[in-house]
Amino acid sequence: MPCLDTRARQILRQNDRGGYTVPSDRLYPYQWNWDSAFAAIGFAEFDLDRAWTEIKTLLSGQWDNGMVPHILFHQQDDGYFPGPDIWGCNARIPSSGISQPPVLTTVVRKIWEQDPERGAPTLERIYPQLVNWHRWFISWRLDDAGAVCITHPWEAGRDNAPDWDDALGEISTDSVNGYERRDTNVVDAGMRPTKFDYDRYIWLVELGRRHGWDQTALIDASPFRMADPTMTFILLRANCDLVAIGRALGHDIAEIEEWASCLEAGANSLWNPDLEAFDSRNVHSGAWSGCLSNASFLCWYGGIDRPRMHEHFDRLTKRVAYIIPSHDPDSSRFDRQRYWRGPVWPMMNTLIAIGLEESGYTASAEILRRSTARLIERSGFSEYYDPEDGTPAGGVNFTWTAAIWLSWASSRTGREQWARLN
Ligand code: 9WN
Repeated sequence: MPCLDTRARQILRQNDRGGYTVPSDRLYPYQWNWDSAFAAIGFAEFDLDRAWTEIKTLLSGQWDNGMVPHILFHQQDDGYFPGPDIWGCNARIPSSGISQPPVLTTVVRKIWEQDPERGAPTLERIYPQLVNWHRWFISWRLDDAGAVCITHPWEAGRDNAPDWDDALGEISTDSVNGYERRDTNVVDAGMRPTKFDYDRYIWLVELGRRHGWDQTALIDASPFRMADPTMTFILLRANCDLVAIGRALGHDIAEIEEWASCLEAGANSLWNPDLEAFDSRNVHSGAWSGCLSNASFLCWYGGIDRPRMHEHFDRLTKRVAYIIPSHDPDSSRFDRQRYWRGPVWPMMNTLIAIGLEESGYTASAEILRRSTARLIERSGFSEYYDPEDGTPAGGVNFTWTAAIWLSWASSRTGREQWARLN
């Protein structure tokens, strides 16, 4: 597919703002955390130095406590709300006050293995930063079972997933002042979170700002703390890659290995026996969300296998034209075009397929790759897609969709490169 390859490279170049890539020109005009990890994977297909630059720019925004923020506001842009003033973070680079799933560590390993000699000096330099970021998760985001929690829906990267509905419903937002959303100027409101959800996102940001983003204070003050399969499986996987990097560099990795066993227990604790799937859990109430989502299928990426998850996979394959929907189409909360409540997200598919491939489920991984490729061939480089008919939805000319096309969706070769990691 030479044309799509060319277009994908163009999108990465056009979304490049000099050292970092925006996810989509008007909709998201800043640097996002896990988006940059995917951007780096895309750049690595044709410009390895640029890939390393993306990674270094993201890590340049790391807080002193180890957190790598979910957004870095390198310059002011009124096209996005909430901007740096609303977050009110006192950081070297203006940023949000929460993090995002650490796909970056795994990407660092993949890119380094593409050309170990060339990457070695950067790897040495950033390794302690990655360790500090993981230590921050372990210090501030674990529940008693060892599952990784989110403190804001944006932290999981699955903003309006039905997983958070009950917990968000407990929040009263009377104190939130009027604000003007900008996302619905760019994207159809029916494809974005509702006002009900947005009020609660802003309420949680204001809570964090009032507490100076002090994690000790926020653990007590915040009503929202959800053990999340996205964060848990991705950190578990990232931790294995951190062990591999640390070992290759000759560092003492005992501490990181200890985190791994704790995270593995945490991941297994997310199995909801009633749903017979990996699920999210409200840390305050202990209640399950009752949601089979695309994050449930990240289990293999985290190195965990359950036969029942293959049955869900097969069911969804028969149920919708394009897999994997972000929420179960057999659930009453499924909404085929609204953001994380139904649409297919190609970069989630990439992670799920890598996990399947590495666990030896090559046929399922290939089904998923082909489904993703068909979507991109049919509907272009969109943010997400309707699983019933492949209609493109959300932002256009999307960085991570272009990146995963180049690195994985377009060919078996890409898939095999990822698989060589283990
Ligand atoms: C808030 C940039 C980000 C992704 C998230 C996705 C969406 C932001 C928003 O866009 O979230 O972080 O304003 O909707 O949900 O996963 O990183 O692409």
